Amino acid sequence: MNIFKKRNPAKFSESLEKTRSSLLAQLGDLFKNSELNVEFWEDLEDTLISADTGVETSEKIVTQLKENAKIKNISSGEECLKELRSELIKIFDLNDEDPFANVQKPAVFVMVGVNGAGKTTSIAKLTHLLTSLNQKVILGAADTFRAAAVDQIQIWGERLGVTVIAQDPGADPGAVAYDTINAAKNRNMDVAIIDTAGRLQGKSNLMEELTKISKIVVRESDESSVKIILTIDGTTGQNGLIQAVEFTRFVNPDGIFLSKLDGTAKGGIAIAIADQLKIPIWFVGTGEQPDDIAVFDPNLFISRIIG
Ligand SMILES: Nc1nc2c(ncn2[C@@H]2O[C@H](COP(=O)(O)OP(=O)(O)OP(=O)(O)O)[C@@H](O)[C@H]2O)c(=O)[nH]1
Ligand SMILES: [Mg+2]
Repeated sequence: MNIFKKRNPAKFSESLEKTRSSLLAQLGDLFKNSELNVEFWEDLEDTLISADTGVETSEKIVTQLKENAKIKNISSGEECLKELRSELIKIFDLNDEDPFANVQKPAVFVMVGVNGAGKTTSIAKLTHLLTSLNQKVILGAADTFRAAAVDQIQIWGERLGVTVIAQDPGADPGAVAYDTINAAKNRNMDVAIIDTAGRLQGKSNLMEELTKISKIVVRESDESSVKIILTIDGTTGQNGLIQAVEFTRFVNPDGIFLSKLDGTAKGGIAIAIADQLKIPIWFVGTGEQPDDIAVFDPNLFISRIIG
């Protein structure tokens, strides 16, 4: 599957503009100050934390940089910046190979995440991306929990010209997932994308329901073709990360859709996600329209935010 073909680097760069202007300015000033003293390291850690890189990840990066500086006898800010770049590349090393290269038809994507994270909108974006690559897509309205959710995805389906498999609100989401996959098989679809209800941590019954949905999906398809995609709202900072960890207790997300990157100046959250969750970020949301999607590109990310 060629889903990673349309990378949209321009949109990706644009969505990082807020992060870039705040973080780059601070880092630029910091690294110009060539003396790598106690104050420098503290300022660096604070700057990373203020961009939502998270305390643990920021500490880890700074500790590693200090060590590198000692071993390599680095004394200038400029050289240290190079080290920062290579540490970040290491953190994003998860993104190496194309996870869609070997999927069998129909591929099944299950979108999960907390309330309002951007799941349904991100499904519309993935649909747009896939159909523009001539892939045949079918959607499953397995958010049967929120009253208006079925309508919402059906409206997207109409707008994007794809079929939506749905039952009445309140129906068993597992049954909708089952129907969607079987419709995908019968109609020779390339991809089935299944929407699920937003869940908050602490609602263990809903979380367990998600485990059930994912079991049905795996049972009905070739396991290597199932991709569980966790949507994380990029504007929710460390909170979003804590919620994501909760999800990993019930399902094993294969990749992340980092939504609303356009709405935050704290894009360091991407670094925290990669480091803490060890799940690759596949896509980012760059706005509210179906074409506001880009493939996450670690090298571009790093060069945009640290210069
Ligand atoms: N700016 C911006 N807004 C986004 C993005 N993705 C989603 N949104 C907005 O976020 C809001 C919530 O999006 P939904 O797709 O309904 O979120 P959801 O996770 O499906 O929500 P529930 O089904 O209620 O759990 C909507 O107003 C979207 O337009 C993005 O990448 N950028
Ligand atoms: Mg939704």
